[in-house]
Amino acid sequence: MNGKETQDGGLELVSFKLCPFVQRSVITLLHKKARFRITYIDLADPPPWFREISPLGKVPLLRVGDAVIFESAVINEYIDETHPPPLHPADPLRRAVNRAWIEFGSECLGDLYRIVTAADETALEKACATLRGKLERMEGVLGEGPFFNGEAFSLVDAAWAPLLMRLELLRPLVPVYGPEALPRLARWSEVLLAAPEVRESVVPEFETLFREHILERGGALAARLAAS
Ligand SMILES: N[C@@H](CCC(=O)N[C@@H](CS)C(=O)NCC(=O)O)C(=O)O
Repeated sequence: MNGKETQDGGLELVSFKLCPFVQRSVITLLHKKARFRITYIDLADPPPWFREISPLGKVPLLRVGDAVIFESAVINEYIDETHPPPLHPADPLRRAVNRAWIEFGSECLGDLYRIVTAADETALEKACATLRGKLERMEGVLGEGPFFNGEAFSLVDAAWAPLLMRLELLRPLVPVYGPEALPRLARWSEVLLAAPEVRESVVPEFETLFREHILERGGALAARLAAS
């Protein structure tokens, strides 16, 4: 093992400070207490080396030696498999169900993007209604908690925490769901947002950057933020 591997475990996560998909992997790495290095890039002006190694031009990337892994769900499974004990259930059916809800969470992040970028109030309300419908679905499959699978933290929890964090930040501007209507989701959100690996998974200036990002989009949400 060389000196670099000793310090960072041979893992480099290529990141963008606001990316919820990156955050999923940071949560998993922190939960596992894995050694890793994080490299931030500006997605608006990515460095040439990033263009060379990122097949889709997207973050996160996980560099493991000379190999490059992309797609947050794939990265998280690699981290999970190489840092026991596993966060995925042992039962193949339950594991597949977990993967399905991780994928569903990615679709919800797409809805969140449409909320942030909605050009006008009509588009904003439509995007909120679409996401609310999906969150109602999730409410229907959540159990007593505290986590998605019950007592044990899982990759589903890591995948959903970034969305739930952003929905809480947006609540004063756009209350996508009410805790009274979706109490299990609200409780899950509370548990996840209090977890150390979730709290520490974003940079200290995250809230400021998130607000700046909304304002830069110049859409209906930016107008609500400016007026608040
Ligand atoms: N399916 C991908 C989505 C990753 C993604 O969309 N990342 C965004 C930042 S949050 C990105 O890199 N966008 C750059 C682009 O699309 O050009 C994953 O789960 O990793």
